[in-house]
Amino acid sequence: MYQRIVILTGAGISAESGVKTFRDEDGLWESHPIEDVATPEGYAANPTLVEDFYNARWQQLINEGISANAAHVALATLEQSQQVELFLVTQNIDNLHEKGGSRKLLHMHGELSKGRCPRSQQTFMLTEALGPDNVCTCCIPAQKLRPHVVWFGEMPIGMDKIHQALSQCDVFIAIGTSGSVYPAAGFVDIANQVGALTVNVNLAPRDPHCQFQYHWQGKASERVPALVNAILAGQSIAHD
Ligand code: BV8
Repeated sequence: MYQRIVILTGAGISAESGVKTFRDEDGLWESHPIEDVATPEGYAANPTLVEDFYNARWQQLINEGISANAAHVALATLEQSQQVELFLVTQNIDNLHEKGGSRKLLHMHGELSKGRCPRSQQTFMLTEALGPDNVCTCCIPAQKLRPHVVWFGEMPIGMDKIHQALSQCDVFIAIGTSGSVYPAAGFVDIANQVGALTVNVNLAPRDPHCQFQYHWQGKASERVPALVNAILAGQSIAHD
């Protein structure tokens, strides 16, 4: 029934795993204005504050045994079925898609588990917290690693690959994202323009300004397995 599917995920797919979202109540931005912790200017002004913000999120990921939920696992099942050509892109910087079994995945906003050399742009798996002593091995003198995270005002990763996948897809599905941040929030417009079926999976009811053709309301851990089962069974998902 469907051949080429692009799926975009946001913080909502990780919420039931215990990872805070950004804009729900008690979300990540609650105690930190975006501009202070998720912009190059904020990092330049107060690197320690920004390092603490990302170190805390990284520590939560590796210490609190945060695990993938049924939504992550369902997407990995869809990938492994090889019944469809799946392009999975996430705005999330956690590693829960990988923990759920996904192997082909694009982190368009970077990854918490990595640091990046500000000079060479080479990335390094983090084995200790970001800080003055956590430096690259690619430069002399060694450079302090920055979070491998795309901040506001920075170009997301893999945009050419994402645009190519969107321009050829017959289905675009967004899961657990508020559609507040561009360019990710504009992907649905591209999908609609190329005639793809567009479905939004979200805990919140349909937003009247929403550009998606269909809205599957509910928890990702319940709706995503149902969606994947329907796709694998060759059933239509063109309904609310
Ligand atoms: C760029 C990494 C250009 C950091 C992030 C005015 C108009 C248009 C655009 C702009 C503008 N002013 C500025 C811009 C550009 C800006 C932008 O969009 N700003 C917004 C605020 C207006 N964008 C950028 O700067 C981007 N770069 O434009 O570059 C450029 C061009 C050339 C050369 C150089 C540069 C870069 C943006 C990336 C920022 N980094 N993350 C970090 O993680 O700390 S953004 C961050 O917030 C996330 O990564 C994510 O992308 C974004 C949105 O978060 P969501 O994932 O959607 O999460 P949210 O909490 O918002 O929503 C959760 C949803 O889940 C809710 O809907 C909820 O109902 C639902 N939910 C909750 N629980 C569940 C659930 N659903 C299902 N089940 C559940 N259980």
